[in-house]
Amino acid sequence: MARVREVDAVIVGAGFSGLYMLHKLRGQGLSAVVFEKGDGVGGTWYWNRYPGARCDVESPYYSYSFDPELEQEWEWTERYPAQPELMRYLNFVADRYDLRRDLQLETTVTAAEYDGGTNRWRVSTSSARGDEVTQARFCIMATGCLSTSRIPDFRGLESFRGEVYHTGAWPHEDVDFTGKRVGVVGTGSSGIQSIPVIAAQAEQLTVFQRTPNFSVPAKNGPLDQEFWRQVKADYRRIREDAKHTPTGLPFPPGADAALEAAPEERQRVFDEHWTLGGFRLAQCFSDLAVSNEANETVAEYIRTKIDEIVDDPETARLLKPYDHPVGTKRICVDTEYYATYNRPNVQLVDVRSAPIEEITPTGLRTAEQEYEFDAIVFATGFDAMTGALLAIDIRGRDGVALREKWEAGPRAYLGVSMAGFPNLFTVTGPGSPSVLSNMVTSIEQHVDWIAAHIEYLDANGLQSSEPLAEAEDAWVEHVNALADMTLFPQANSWYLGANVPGKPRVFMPYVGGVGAYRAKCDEVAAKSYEGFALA
Ligand code: FAD
Ligand code: N01
Repeated sequence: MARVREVDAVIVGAGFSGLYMLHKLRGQGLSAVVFEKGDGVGGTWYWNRYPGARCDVESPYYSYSFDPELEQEWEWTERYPAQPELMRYLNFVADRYDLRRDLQLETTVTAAEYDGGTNRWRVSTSSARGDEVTQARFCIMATGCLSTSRIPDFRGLESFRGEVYHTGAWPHEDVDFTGKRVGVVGTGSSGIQSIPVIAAQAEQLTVFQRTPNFSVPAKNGPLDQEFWRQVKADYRRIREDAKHTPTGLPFPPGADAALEAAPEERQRVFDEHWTLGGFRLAQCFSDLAVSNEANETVAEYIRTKIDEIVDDPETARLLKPYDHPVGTKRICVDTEYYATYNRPNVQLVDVRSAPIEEITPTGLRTAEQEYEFDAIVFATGFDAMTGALLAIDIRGRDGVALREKWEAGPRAYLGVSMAGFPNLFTVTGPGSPSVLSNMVTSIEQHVDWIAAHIEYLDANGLQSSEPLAEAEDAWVEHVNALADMTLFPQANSWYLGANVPGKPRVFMPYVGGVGAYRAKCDEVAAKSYEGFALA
């Protein structure tokens, strides 16, 4: 039988989460290995190489804060870094902290099974080296919330003779659309970022939209050097502030209610945020996330902008969302998205009224018409939050499968640990603020908390940690109750699993905010990990 490797911790995934987790555990003297499916580090930024891919959190805040030297050394060039710059950053981090010697790339974790007898996780991997098993005291899933891209099950997909792409699994080689007829399916953040760039290159672009989204201009550009100098001088305070706001960004959302503001004042605030650029428009008043009437004021503001920007009234009509409140699906942040529809080579097709029926050898056919393409780009999103975890055959105490436990939707204590799965942790798992926040802030908080928990176990001679079922139940109930107080459940969003046929409809992230969540996690730790059974 092949040798079974032993480490203190297995970490799955080499994005922002896995890289920092490795650094942190090493610093505590633990041995760890990171398994990563891709052939490089970067996670999201490794896979999402589509034209126009960039983040929508400003560069000074979408970065690690754990080492003040790192934040002084690194130089961002743009207000919102694009995918290549984020990849350079994460590769720099991997080198700077000598992480690569414990990274095993091109290795997929297929199963993780807890052995109650030895109190070890047996982690099975598959790679070109063959199938292997690694045993570990701790197993940390840093597998990402948006890492399982999916193309809907369109009839005839295999028959298409042209090029097929998914934004979330983009090739590493340059893709050149010059002179080509391109179809893009999907108008979420990925579609909205890539459409203007593809339109500028392709001979002809047809966009297939099922649901219009609210989008606001990014107002991207070179990073203002004076602002950057000030951030660097004040970084410690800025980072500290970010830890305690609802969003994980170093500024609080608007404190005033839109419904209490005079119409002129509301207009002034909306204009100010539109000019500033970015998603803060959706957070500029305190009642936008909880009152339909308040939300409608910002929704109407964006619809008016669409009318102003888009020349063709019928296209403008199709682009205006009416089916969900602003922010209940992630608001999109774009560069010239709406204006792209004024180009003569771009056409918008509504596939709500006439759905895509099949992909044909030469293009696709909707209920109304057939289209011919040289390339089809699927910007159709992800099996979010649970997809990557459930793709692994995870089995806890007594062989119980996570797939069984989560049959009716994910359940976890603090979004970090599950009853029945001792010493298994998830970074930004369901039930934590994760995708509703600046993810790097949330990732660091989770990694720090998990590392401190492991340190506590070791310092106290404890072998295992597992949430109590009643603590988990109470947390899940709290997460649901908070979500129900907001407008979030009104949208058919991936937050709810609504984009994957058959997925249980459960609102997955914690809406209470990064600051409140951190306080709760700190309180649990201060009370000797209240809600956990430690042995
Ligand atoms: P990921 O970066 O997703 O990394 C997880 C890794 O785990 C992947 O590399 C994957 O290959 C690996 N993995 C998964 N399963 C297995 C397995 N079974 N075996 C081996 N390896 C496995 N967040 C923001 O806060 N601001 C933004 O502006 C922003 N922009 C985004 C733009 C895009 C296009 C997308 C898709 C997401 C964006 N996000 C943004 C969310 C983003 O996912 C997080 O900010 C962050 O990068 C997540 O890091 P992570 O390490 O937790 O997960
Ligand atoms: O995916 P999505 P995404 N027929 O699920 C459509 C982050 N991100 O990759 O809404 C026709 O949002 C679907 O239509 P509908 C961010 O958190 C951030 O764009 O289901 N259309 C929708 O239009 C984001 O929220 C950035 O009706 C179909 C689209 O495909 C998350 O990642 C950039 C269809 C999918 O949109 C996911 O974004 C990129 C079908 N059968 C991503 N099936 C930043 O800017 C699906 N669609 C930071």
